[in-house]
Amino acid sequence: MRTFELPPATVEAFQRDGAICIRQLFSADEVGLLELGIEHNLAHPSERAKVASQPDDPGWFFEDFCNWQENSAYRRFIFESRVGHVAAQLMGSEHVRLYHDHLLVKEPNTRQRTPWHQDQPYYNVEGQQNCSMWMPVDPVARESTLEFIAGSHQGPWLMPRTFMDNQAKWFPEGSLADLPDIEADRAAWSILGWDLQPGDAVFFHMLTLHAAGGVGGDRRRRAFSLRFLGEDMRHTPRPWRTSPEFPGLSEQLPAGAPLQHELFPQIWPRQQA
Ligand SMILES: O=C(O)CCC(=O)C(=O)O
Repeated sequence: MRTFELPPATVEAFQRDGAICIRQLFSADEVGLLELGIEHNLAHPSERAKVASQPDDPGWFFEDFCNWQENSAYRRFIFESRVGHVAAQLMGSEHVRLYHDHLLVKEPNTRQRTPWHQDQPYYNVEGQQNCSMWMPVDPVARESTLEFIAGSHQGPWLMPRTFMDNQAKWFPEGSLADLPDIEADRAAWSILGWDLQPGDAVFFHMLTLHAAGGVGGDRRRRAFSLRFLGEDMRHTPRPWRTSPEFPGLSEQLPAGAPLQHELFPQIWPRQQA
């Protein structure tokens, strides 16, 4: 596993804003490896895969989750690149576990926006020491990139809803406040976003509000994301199907336990297999 010391200002920016961009963190070989992994994933989607765009969308928004065990390119990237060391520094955690991988592909002309949301309310984990990495293997223009509301990782938790039809399928209706209408008055918010080249990556907290636009007709937007758990993260079984779901986990790991389970391997410091 490769190492990469972050400047203190980058860690401070992550802790203050809940989102940062690191330019050219990954080599062309690593981007090429992920491209192979993504194409393999697209050709062999798991039963967890879903299409997150409407049937009449001129493009196609495809998502898949939790494929690292089947996908050797994903595994090599996760276990051999600098990503684990970077996540450890951002989370301020000595150890890093992988939570899951997430593929998000928008094909040319995808109209479907990714609506504003936080990730953690869809999950089965609680705690502060966490982060997600999102990196494209294609150039991404400012209008199609992932955007973040600076500071929103301080909370509160807001109502998770389905992306396409706004349904409350996780926390019961009324149990969490709804999101404000950020698009109605974008100037009122501190919105962060970076156009990205292959090799660049953004890192964000699981409570940071984020969203992304559709994509134009001239390019694909294939993005690969990894979610990481630090020391204070705890298992929080839910009475509903989390996204992603970890079937059978609540029978194996009690509520409040650290995520010490083969589904969530420690990636930093790297343990010998
Ligand atoms: O790729 C996108 O459009 C959305 C990404 C996202 O919401 C995430 O990675 O949590």
